[in-house]
Amino acid sequence: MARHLITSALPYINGIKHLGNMVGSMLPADVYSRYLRQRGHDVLYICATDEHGTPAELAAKAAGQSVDAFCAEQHDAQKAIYDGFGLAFDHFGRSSSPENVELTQHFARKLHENGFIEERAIRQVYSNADERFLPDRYIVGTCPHCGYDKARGDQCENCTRVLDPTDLIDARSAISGSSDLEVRETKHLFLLQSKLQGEVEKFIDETGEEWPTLASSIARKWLTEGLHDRAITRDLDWGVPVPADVWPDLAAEGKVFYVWFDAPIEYIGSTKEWADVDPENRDWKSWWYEADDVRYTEFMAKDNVPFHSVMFPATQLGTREPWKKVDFLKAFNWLNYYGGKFSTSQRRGIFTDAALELLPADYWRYFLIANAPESDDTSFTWELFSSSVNKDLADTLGNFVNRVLSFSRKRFGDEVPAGAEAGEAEAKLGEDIARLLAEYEGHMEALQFRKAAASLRALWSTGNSYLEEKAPWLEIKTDKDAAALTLRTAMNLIHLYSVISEPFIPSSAKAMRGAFALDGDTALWITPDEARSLSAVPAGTPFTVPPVLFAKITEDDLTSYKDRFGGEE
Ligand code: B3M
Ligand code: ZN
Repeated sequence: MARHLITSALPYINGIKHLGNMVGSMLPADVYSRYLRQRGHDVLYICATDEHGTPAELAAKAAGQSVDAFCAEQHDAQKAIYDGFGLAFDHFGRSSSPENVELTQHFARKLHENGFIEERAIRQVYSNADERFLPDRYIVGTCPHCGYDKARGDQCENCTRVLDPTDLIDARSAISGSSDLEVRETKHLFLLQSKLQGEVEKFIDETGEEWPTLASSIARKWLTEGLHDRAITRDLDWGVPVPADVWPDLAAEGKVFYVWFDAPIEYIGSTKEWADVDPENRDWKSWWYEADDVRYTEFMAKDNVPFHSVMFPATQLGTREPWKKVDFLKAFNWLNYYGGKFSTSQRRGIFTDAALELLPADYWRYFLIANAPESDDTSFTWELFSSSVNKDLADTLGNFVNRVLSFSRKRFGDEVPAGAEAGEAEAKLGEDIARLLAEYEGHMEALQFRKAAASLRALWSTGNSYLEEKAPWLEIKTDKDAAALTLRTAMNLIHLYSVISEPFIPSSAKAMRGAFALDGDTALWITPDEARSLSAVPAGTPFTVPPVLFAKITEDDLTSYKDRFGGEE
């Protein structure tokens, strides 16, 4: 038994997430956590809402709410959706928590003590109408290179050139539209990452070898370009305040830490929130501090990799304290919607709330993981979704379960039938199952989710082939005992499927397990060796027939989904 710390990138608070966000972080983290728990490991799966930064302030303003009221409401709204998706976090915290404020300030103090933070004066655009400094991307104007009139202060979307706000012609505030802007000098804290370059390189050399190429190549690229010193404070009303004991002037000016400084620290903060609920029995520090026995796995989309592979480790290293650093970083490409981007601002694609209104979580969980954008970007289409639900879930798995249980009940009553001893067909089936299950475990251990889904599908298919071959509906006419053996074996497969499908489709798996009146923790993992004999559910075990597990998506459904969500453009 090992200790596994698992985190998924913290969803930003400013709105409900889409399916692309879900498959790139929280869902695979949940699948992996569930798998490890079933195997008896000590697992702590931590996530939280990422609540600071300008987008949160602006979203609150647009909603006509104070930032804290907005964040509290949005946190609950997101949490309810994640519950609906069956995400079994140990804790889903908030980066605005007192725990995170304290930890973030602690990190800053330590970095300062060790000479990694410096105060520097910079020149920044101030909007008189908005009475605030404007982050670069909240200044818009005409691009001096291509003439595009909605270029942002950090970059022109049209010609992709990187800009400085002062490059813009006719610059104005993206918040109020006012062009009453001036450049003012202001002081900020800088994290001297350049001093930590060597140590971060060493860390990546030692740890990154094992990561998927997607993650390690992004980390390497950033290191090759060199770590730059970065401003880690902002002029905002909402955020973790700069501690006044160390920087009284900046604190008096109301400076707060930059959202990307406090967000990764919230992985620790959220763990502390978890422990603070039950301090007698929960020890947050044992997971994070001098925690050499813990294996720490992070899940995220590729755009978040630089912050997690390089910048957060730099922050941790600079404290000169023994904080737990990432052991394995699992990164994902993009899930597209018909080849184009899912877009929160344009509401393009499928959002997690709408998905749950449409169909049960397990349909989405299975589809998303089976098509996870691991080695490349992948595209969501309704056709692909409905064919994978209909073929894999409804035909291959659901139909097998209902067919076997209803037929057995009709012919043999409410108990698993006794009958002939296992023969050659069962021995071969056992071998196939053991081999595929070993393959499945291998892919799960390697966090190769698409491959794991393929092995799981193959395991489900094996049951159908066995049933077709033995044809108990024919056996029953000539040899009742033989039919009983076939059905008993098939019921053992159902039980096995319920255990091994749990990480992907937890509520359907539970319904399948619930069909059998067995004692003890029936979700405990079954190893290939144990699976081979297919005898966990003995003759005489009472069972019930669960309602149809997966309804098929019809042509009419498909048309209505495409009308509602938009299909190809
Ligand atoms: N909230 C970015 C995002 O939502 C950010 C992740 C933080 S992880 C510490 O993509
Ligand atoms: Zn341009």
